[in-house]
Amino acid sequence: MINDKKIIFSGIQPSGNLTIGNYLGALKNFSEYIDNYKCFYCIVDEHAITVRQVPADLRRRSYEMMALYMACGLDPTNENVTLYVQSHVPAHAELAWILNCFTGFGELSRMTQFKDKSAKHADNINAGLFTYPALMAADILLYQTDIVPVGIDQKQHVELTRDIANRFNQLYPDTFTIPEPVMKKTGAKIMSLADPTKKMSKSDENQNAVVYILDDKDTIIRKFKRAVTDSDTCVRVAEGKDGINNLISIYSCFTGKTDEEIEREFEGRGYGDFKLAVGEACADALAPVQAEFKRIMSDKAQLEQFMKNGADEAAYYARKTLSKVRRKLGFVQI
Ligand code: AQP
Repeated sequence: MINDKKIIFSGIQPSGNLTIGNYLGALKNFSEYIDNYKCFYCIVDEHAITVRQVPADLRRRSYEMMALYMACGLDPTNENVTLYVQSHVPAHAELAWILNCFTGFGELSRMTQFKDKSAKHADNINAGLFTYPALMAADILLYQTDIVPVGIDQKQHVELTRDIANRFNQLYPDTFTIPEPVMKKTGAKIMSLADPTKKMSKSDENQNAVVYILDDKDTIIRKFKRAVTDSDTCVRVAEGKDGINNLISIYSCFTGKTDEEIEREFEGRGYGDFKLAVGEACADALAPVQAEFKRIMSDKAQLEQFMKNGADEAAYYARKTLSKVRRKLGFVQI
């Protein structure tokens, strides 16, 4: 607890421009917690380098993510909100090393993300990609986090974090709070528009597969028009209609309508009308975020100041947990 409030931690990698998957599965939900929780929202740049990054792009995207966090309603001057960049708080990397020593090879080998990413980057299956979950466990456990809002794809990593924390607590009682993952019913897994059996990912090379938060209205509508669907014409949720199911869940997230309401709205109308409506709903919902993003990006000095303040505050809490861990392990404190 911090100031009598439970603690939330979540992060997003600056490994590509943020997508509506990142938005609906994570970012959009972050602001719901700020009145009742102490929230740490991190730009996890150390995770991003498990895959090769172009330095200038990584730097630009880290600033942009900070601005997007703010544009999505996370006000860094609110005492319940701490926004910062992971590499600015060295305790993350320090605790990750320690937790590596409490994480099994077999456990890491079972992680779906490791299997997917090593298949995708066969030329660079590095140790960081393999031990990614130990760094993620460090991110979460450093703040004595109660709740971790994530999309479905990250649930397995939060479960491993719980196992690592329980194992550590058994050996060294009362060290870590055991965190819970929380996911929304809709939006927890937005699929690719080009291949709706695959998750929408910011690092996808096919630009038509992905809608970015900062895409303009015409681009958004064009991408939805091209979205892969099926040979049926009826807008309804059904097994085997992956493309339409995905579009219905995107439309539902942006409009708040239920599946039944959506099916009724598009009864007797073709996929063309529906795709246009999804594109418009998405573009309209993102327009205020984009305007706010532009305003925030125009004052880089201010943005950097917010980053620095966030890192100072995060480092304060992170150091407290790290010294406790070091003491319990038997490291000499001087
Ligand atoms: N398609 C998605 N639907 C719902 N939620 C999603 N998230 C990611 N994609 C979707 C959620 O966004 C948060 C941040 O994810 P991340 O950047 O830490 O890593 P990721 O899950 O690997 O996201 P990407 O977009 O797929 O990145 P790349 O392409 O770099 O691997 C998490 O809460 C995640 O669940």
